[in-house]
Amino acid sequence: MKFRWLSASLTTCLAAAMTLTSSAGFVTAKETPDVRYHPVYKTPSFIEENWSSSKRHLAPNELVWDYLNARKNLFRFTDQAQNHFKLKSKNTDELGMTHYRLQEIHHGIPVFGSEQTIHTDKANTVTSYLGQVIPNIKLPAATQAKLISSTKAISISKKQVKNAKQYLYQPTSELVVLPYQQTHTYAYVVKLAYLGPQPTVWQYFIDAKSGKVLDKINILHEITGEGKGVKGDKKTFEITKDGSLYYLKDQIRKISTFDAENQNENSPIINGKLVSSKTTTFSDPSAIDAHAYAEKTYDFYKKHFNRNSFDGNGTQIKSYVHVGEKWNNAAWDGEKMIYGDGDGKTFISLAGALDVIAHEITHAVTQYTADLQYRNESGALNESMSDIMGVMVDDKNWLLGEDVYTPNKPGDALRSMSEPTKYNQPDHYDDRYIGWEDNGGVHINSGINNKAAYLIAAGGKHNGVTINGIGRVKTRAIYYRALTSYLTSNSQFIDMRDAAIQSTTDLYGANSNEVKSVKNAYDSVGVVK
Ligand code: M3S
Ligand code: ZN
Ligand code: CA
Repeated sequence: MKFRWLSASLTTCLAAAMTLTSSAGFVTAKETPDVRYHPVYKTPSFIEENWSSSKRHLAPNELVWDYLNARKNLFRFTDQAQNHFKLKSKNTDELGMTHYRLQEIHHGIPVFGSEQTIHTDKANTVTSYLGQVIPNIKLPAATQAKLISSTKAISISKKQVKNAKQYLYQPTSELVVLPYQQTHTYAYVVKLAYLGPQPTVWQYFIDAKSGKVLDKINILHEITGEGKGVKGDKKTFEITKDGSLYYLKDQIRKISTFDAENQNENSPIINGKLVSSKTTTFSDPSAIDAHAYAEKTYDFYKKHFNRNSFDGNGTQIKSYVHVGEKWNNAAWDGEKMIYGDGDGKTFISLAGALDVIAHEITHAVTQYTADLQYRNESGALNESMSDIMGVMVDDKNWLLGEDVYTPNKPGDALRSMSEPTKYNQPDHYDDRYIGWEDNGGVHINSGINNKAAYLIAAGGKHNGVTINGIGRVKTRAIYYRALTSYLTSNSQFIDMRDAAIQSTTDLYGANSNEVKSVKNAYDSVGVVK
């Protein structure tokens, strides 16, 4: 693109010359700065500057206001810069340069799309300006105009997307001055983000006087990718295009998937490359599954518990695949998920199982809620919560890890919630492990609570006690409530019983059949007062 470079006009030179003797003090300025003008607004889009204030003491940010006032003829305002701009941010980089970001305002309301950046060097000399300024906006103050409310603008926008399911966060609305059809109008910019039926983030522009929909844009640059998972199954997932490449980055759920390129699992810091592809078809099965299954788990928590990510606050979910060499492990390391490739005998790539991924993400949920200490009984409860949610997300059976465990042994699994003893786990409190191994048996004693949860959902007879099953949906609601509202970091099995009964009472009533089932289930596994 070619720019038309102009020297500032004679009036500007005069204005600049006048600032030499202004009350702001002595100002040195390049008398004819190189300016590229906006073709419509005739204000600078770019100025190559060499402007400095010779004031000895500058109050914080005063330089920016002095600069804009010195250049007011270029920007075409006559009063004070503070009436036209708001300072949004200021940041000093590693070169010692400071970058100011401003927003044009009209009677205090932001002018949509009109932002400015001003850059200074170490010596506080303004070196450049970039941005857009719309001069002479003729609109009365918003307080004088009869405008609809922000809530009304949101409800107008929501009516436009009747098929939207599951808003990701509360819709937002901001009053702006909108350049519209060669003039300006007050408008609300409403943001609506939802997952289904298609991930979308709409930006609606609602006329703040009439309530008319002026425009709408889908601001989500997300695309659907495809590829085959560890088991050879075809799937789709959300990706992002940046430049000429596509990345395993789901912007709406905030899920990114990285390749750790076999870095040792014990490295103090595991780095990784965001997985990319030249086309929308991805080729790394482990990365594909880690990404697609993290999305599925995110959707489970959002849909059933309205939980936005593991911390409930929309924090980025990061998965790293190909950790270590033939590593037979998967983990939540406190801030990210890491998955080994397996040695091909005990495990194939651990990212290839939805229940394993839901198990790991639930460790993160636990960290941000009950924060159950990872040893002895509280650790076994931590493990059990991850297994319970693992089989609730991957709701095809009561087995854990069967899709990736011992590929040469069909029907085998890491654990079974219906028959814990099949995989050397106790299904009664009296049989609990009390040694030092496995942090005090966290992956062993989880069988006791797993069995109770299984019996609550599916029902059955255990140690002579009959339990009426209440189904998976009610069971997962009870355990989610117990985890997020009742349990604490040192909770023991007996606390789990009370937390489950209390959660069930809240949800279904003290005298409900659901409470009877929960009590019977815990009686049957020997967790009794
Ligand atoms: O239990 C699961 O994952 C693990 C594996 C496969 C090995 C060691 C620890 C864990 C864990 O508890 O996350 C699903
Ligand atoms: Zn675990
Ligand atoms: Ca399973």
